[in-house]
Amino acid sequence: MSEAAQTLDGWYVLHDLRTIDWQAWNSASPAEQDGALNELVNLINGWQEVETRGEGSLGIYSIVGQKADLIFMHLRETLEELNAIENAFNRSGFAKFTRKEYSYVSVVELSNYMAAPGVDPMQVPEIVARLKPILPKSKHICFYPMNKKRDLQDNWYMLPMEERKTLMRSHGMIGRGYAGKVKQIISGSVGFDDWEWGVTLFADDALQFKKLVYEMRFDEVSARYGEFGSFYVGNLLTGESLVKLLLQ
Ligand code: 76R
Repeated sequence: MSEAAQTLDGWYVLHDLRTIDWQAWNSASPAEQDGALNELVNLINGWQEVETRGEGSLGIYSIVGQKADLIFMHLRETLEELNAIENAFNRSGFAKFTRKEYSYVSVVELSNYMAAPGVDPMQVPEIVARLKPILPKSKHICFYPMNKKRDLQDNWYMLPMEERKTLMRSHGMIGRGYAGKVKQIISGSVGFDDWEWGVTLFADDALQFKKLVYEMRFDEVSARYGEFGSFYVGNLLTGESLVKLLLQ
């Protein structure tokens, strides 16, 4: 058996994707809309307070294209808290104007492929901060789930540790070329969801997503072993701009 990678695991993550039921929304009375928006804004304000206390984080983006309309990305210490968040949303007066489109459950993950030998990673403040990240309020998000292949010829999980380390080094070097342009959060979902990882990228220039993902396609880790789910790309929302989007 090949040596399993050791992971450091941080906050749990829920990507909650919703579609707006425009027909229901447009036929609601102004009073109904007002009530729903109040509840929505209260929920968002509550989630933002949790972020201010450093006990979780929130990203809200408007999805471009027809796969969904909104993505709420929540990070919390426990799965119970994530569950409470989705239940509170589902109970709210706003939820009846939305449909559940897709969700993804994972946990922020760092693996030990690039770890410095002899260093306790939990004593390195940058590493600890990366496990419980406050999401950047970048203008754009790109989210997709992925696997590493388990085919007879191309089985990531049967490669020796040393080989995987070499491959991951090359992957990491490409990533570093995008420092300051793209921030990535890798969250592990083996045992939690239908793919093995969630990849969430943030950037102010959306074109950098395309450039980074494309460059990685030529790198062996992605070229040979990567399998990808649906891609969701979106534009930053605040509570205020979300209300505007609904009322315009
Ligand atoms: O944690 C680290 O930053 C160290 C290096 C590193 C690891 C271990 C790293 C760097 N990644 C790691 C692990 Mn990554 N990453 C992806 C994708 O679209 C594709 O082809 C792949 C999707 C992107 C865009 C990306 C970006 N990475 C992983 C893992 C877990 C692998 C495992 O355990 O087998 C996956 C699935 C994955 C996928 N990666 C970086 C980036 C970027 C931008 C970096 C540089 C980060 C930096 O140094 O600041």
